[in-house]
Amino acid sequence: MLQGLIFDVDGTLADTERDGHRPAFNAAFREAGLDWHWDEAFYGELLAVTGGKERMLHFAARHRPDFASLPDVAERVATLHKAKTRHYTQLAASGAIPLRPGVKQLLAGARAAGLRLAVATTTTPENVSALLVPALGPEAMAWFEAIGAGDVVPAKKPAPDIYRWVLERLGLPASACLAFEDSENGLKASLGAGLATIVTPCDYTRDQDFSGAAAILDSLEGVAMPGLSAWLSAAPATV
Ligand code: XBP
Ligand code: MG
Repeated sequence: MLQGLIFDVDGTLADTERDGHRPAFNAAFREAGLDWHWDEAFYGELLAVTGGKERMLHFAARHRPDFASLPDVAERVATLHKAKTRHYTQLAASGAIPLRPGVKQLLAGARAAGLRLAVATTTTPENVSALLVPALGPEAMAWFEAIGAGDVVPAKKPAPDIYRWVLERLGLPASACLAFEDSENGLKASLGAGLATIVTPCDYTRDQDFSGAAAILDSLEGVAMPGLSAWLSAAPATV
């Protein structure tokens, strides 16, 4: 029986990457006096690497080897990431990044139906509240019993760790939950944790491989409670 819904954040609850995270990275680079600038298309390629710190290290290793070979490169990237997160949270907290269609209604309907809600995301924890509070109100964070975010697990998506971390905190089996994702990396993570998954691709992920998804939808608009359980029965064989 369906008991819990577990939501990815970036790309799923809101389309945050192109006009949210990307300009935040570029603002941090400018502030640090770096000649790094990630344009829309290039950022789409970099999204293959989840995690902002990992993404910057991946970029430096391939395009700024002098920076990548600095003895304190990890500290420098951590400092850049703190600046980037400051820029992103300011942007998100201003309400500049709306939720995707149908998300607010689905969350409200799930709560009214007594389903338990959680978040499983690669992004930094403060980015979650900065995005959700302006959109859902000051109580928004209390709607989610577990918020698995960022470095709380050693291996980020496509590893299943973050979803396993959330299931453990919910105390629910994967067979009683549905996951919501937007990307191939995210789907691999949720399937790896044995979760039936609904995918709502966004512009950056539209052409990715969503094999194994219980459903691939344009958006969550019109996705109502009673129908969700039908997708649970499409769950993958538990791993
Ligand atoms: C998307 C990510 C994150 C964001 C940037 O996470 O991979 O790294 O792009 O956020 P998800 P940070 O789709 O799992 O929500 O810079 O805080 O990592
Ligand atoms: Mg995502």
